[in-house]
Amino acid sequence: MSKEISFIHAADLHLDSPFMGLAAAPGHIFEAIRESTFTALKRLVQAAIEKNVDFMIIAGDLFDQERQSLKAQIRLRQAFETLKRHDIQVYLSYGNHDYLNGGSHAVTYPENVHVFPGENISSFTHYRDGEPVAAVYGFSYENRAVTGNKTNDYVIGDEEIPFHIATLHGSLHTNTEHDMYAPFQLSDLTAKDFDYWALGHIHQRQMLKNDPPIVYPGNIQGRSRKESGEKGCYHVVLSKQGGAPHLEFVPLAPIQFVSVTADVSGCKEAYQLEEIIQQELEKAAQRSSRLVNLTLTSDNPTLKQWEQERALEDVIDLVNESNAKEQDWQYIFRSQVELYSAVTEGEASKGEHFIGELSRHFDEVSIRPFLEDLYKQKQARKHLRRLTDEEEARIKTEARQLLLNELLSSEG
Ligand SMILES: [Mn+2]
Repeated sequence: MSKEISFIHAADLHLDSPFMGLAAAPGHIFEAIRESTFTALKRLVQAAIEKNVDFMIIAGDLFDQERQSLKAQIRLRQAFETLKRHDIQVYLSYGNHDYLNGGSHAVTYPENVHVFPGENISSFTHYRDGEPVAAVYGFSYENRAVTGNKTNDYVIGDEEIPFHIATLHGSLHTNTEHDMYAPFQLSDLTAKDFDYWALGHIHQRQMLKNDPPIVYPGNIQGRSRKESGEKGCYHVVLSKQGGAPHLEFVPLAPIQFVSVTADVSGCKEAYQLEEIIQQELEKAAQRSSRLVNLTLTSDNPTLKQWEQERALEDVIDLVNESNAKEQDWQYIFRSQVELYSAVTEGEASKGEHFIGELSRHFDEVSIRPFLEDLYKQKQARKHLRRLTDEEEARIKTEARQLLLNELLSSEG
């Protein structure tokens, strides 16, 4: 009987993600961005070969869109063929982004690839030297959404097989940030006797439990500033000799989304911004290319002015130019400025004086009535959405900071 198995657990490849909104980047950078999901796929295959695994699990969302690009399908087939040459099997399910009845799956995959055929839970037996060593369970999305809890249908089959691994593309029931697909409670999973739960759908890597491991590996390449930091897969070794499961995170993403904040209060002139931004970028630099979401903070309202006069844009262009290297480039793709005042908002609203009054007013009054005329205007209405609470709060915060800064600087 086999005492150990080794496999790669990946999910959410989102191949050929379009990276909308980044087309303004210089040619070679945009090229690298468009290619990034494929580069990550290549590294995924390399990792499986280097670790000499028994098999690979891909827990849904291989493609980014239900209409899959031919490029994505062909690259994936090539990846699978490489794995086949190394005798590595692949067990995969389709998720809410690449459900079976959506796009075409015209490209046929080599016979080392085993696709869960439908929404009923089924299993594949994995053999090593003719011996069954693991059973892998799962289902594929037939349509865009699976809204029911599927966990009751996971039942361990042949108990003679040493390892039982469940794959599930769905969300923990308490998760409100994501679409509720195939929701489950942690207790649903721990009540079963599976040796490993290979989850997919949530792009943020997380271990819901260590033993048995219940794991989201996250996606293999971030697609926006909301998917920041290192991205990759897990190499897993399970043992029947009493050892704890061994999990190693393997980074795969060639490009990382990061957020960088620079305090530029000390800048008297706009040109001085360049050096400070550059310093902050270098502080956080790593050996990977990075897409930077930059926040500039200052107690000096002139920063807002530099932003309006586009001086800030010029500075960012300069910084971007000097960091647009061939390797390990950094590119600021988004920026915002935040003013803070010498007097905190808390202090200001407590005061009895005019500033206190003004500050309290901000807490009590909505800006929406002031916008009504705008929304009533026929032309404007076509193009405007209603503000969300979050947007209103942000506009108010900015306005409050601006006013406080103006008032306090003229007071002194
Ligand atoms: Mn996904």
